[in-house]
This record gives sequence, structure tokens and C-alpha cells, in this order.
Amino acid sequence: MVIDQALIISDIHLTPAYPHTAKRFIDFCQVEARKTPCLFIIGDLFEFWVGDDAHLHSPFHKEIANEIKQVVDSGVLVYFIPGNRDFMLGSAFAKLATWQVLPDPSIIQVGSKKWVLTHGDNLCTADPAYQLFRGITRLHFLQRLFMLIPTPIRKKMGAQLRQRATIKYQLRQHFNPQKANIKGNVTLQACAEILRKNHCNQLIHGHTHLPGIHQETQGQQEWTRWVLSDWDLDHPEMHPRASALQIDHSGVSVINLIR
Ligand SMILES: [Mn+2]
Repeated sequence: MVIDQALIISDIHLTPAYPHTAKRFIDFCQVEARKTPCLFIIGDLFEFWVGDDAHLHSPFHKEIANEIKQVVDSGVLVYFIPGNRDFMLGSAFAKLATWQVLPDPSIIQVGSKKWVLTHGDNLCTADPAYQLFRGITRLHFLQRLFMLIPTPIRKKMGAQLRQRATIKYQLRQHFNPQKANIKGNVTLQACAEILRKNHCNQLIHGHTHLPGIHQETQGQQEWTRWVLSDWDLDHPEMHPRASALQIDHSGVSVINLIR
């Protein structure tokens, strides 16, 4: 996909339980998102998603879909790459939001430069148990089976996921990236492979919540890796976070969205 300029965000983890983060996302849709020709949301827009039928009755989720539709209506191309928490986002939501769903990974090109965009969970190959889980949950027939589980039970499963996420947030107050478990991060091997396959040396991903820019090498291969920040304005005891990456002809820059 050849473009002139784009904004890229990920890991907003929207849920009615985090109202400040949701408010900032809605403001982002009404202001910053309309000043770019292209918006890429590369996974984990929602804290969890257990099927369109389970969420689309909720005013909160309908409002988010509508805000995204307004961005599209204002003339912006909005693309979504599913994350590990919202890969069940389906065609009913897409119809409301009017965004376009892209495969993971996808390639964007500005001028002569190319970037691989991926949510990033597929790069965490130091955690084989997770990769097995990921592989199984992405099988279409199993997704169809999952959708046969009554919605109240699926919602309960989602709530349990959220509880686990809350515990993770509490642990993160004492989080030290140097001591972070390697399992939660991407591996050099996986990054090298995805870039080699796509004939590219620039990678953008989210998922790890470890924002930064890295110059990396493996053998003869060299690349630059940008990691998106998650958004969180609902845990005052932690450093508030909300940002986007902007890509244009001059390269990649970080747009801080904290006011
Ligand atoms: Mn993720």
C-alpha cells in the first residue's frame, strides 16, 4: 500500500472500566485522526472481544464504532490489524465502523521506504506455549465453535481475562524492563524472519507495551524496529501513556497525545 502520510496506534485496550483512556481515544478520533490521510490501528483496540454479538448491544462499543465511522466519513482511510485480544472483531463491527481489516503483517510504503506493520504477538517466539495457543485460537473452525457458546458464558470468559489483565497492571507498577521476562518480548529471530520474508528493514509493532526505537542486527541483516506505546490514562499511580507514530516522507516520529 503506497501512502503519503499515516498515523499508527495500537494497544488502546478500550473498556468502559477505563473511562479516561476511552475519552482520549474519542477525542483522538475527533481531532488528530482527521488530520491524517490514513490511520492504522494495529491491534488490541479493545481490552477483550469475545464476538460481535456479545459486545454490539453495549452503548460503549457502539459509540466507539460510530467514532471510527465518523473518522472514515471525514475522508480518512482507517485500517485495522487484529491483536491478540480483539482478533474476534468481526464483520458486524466492521460494518458499523466502516474500517478495512488488513492481514497481519501488512506492508506500507511512503516514497521509496517500506515498513512492516504487525501487532507483534506473533514475534514473541520465546514463549512456545503462547504461540501454540495463538495458532489454535486463529483456526477458523474453532472460532466458529467458540461462537456457538452462549453469549453470557463468553462474556464471563472475557471478564476473567480482564481480571487477569488488572492483576498484570498492578504488577506493572513495579515493572522494570531490564528484568522483564524475555517471554513477553519479541525475539531477534522472529523480527529477522518477518523482515526477510517481506524484503524490508523497517518494522513497527505494538503488543509488548515497551515503546522505543531499536537498531538491531542478526548476521548480515540490519533493521530498525519501532515499538508503539499502549494507552493508559486510568491508573494515576502509573505514568500516563497515549501516543501515536506518524510516518511521512521524512520518516517516523512519535506524537505524544498526553495533554
Ligand atoms: Mn497485544
